[in-house]
Amino acid sequence: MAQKKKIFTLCIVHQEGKVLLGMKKRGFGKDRWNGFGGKVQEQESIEEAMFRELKEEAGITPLSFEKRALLEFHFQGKPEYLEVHVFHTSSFAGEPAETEEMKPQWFSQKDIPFEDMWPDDKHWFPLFLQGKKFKGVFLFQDKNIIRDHTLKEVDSL
Ligand code: 6U4
Repeated sequence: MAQKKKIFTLCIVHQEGKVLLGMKKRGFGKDRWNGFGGKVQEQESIEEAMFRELKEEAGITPLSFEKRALLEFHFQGKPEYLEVHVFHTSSFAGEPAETEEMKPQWFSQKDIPFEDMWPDDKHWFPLFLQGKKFKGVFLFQDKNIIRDHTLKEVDSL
């Protein structure tokens, strides 16, 4: 089966031992805490999409950022997979505010609500919070169950 990918961004704000997550109010990942991001549109770069989504979903603009990970999410029996570019930012302009799509909240990095997040997050957040760069591939049976995964640190992305 030919594999077709959809490209997404995901930006996690990490500052002074705290992480800003959003409760997704609609669409893919509804009712889960997640970083901010979405589909990269045809006419924009991945970084442009990252800025746009952070503004749309949380009302903030990063002042600096770093790409930390490239993750693939495959779903059994589905020809399409997600390629998610994961960014870290520790400084931003604006005040996080609830939007139509997301309700933002700060969490201590020792208290991340993994039970109410995508199940892959507990695997890669520790690497992310340690400042590592990494690549991962996750195969989902359904949105709650991971059948298989690989995760490896890389020097650059
Ligand atoms: P619409 O609803 O058309 O505006 P769009 O905002 O473009 O969609 P959205 O919000 O559905 O896209 O994007 C999904 C977000 O969820 C992206 O930031 C990527 C992220 N994501 C998808 N699968 C994930 C997973 N398994 N683990 C994770 N984040 C995931 O941590």
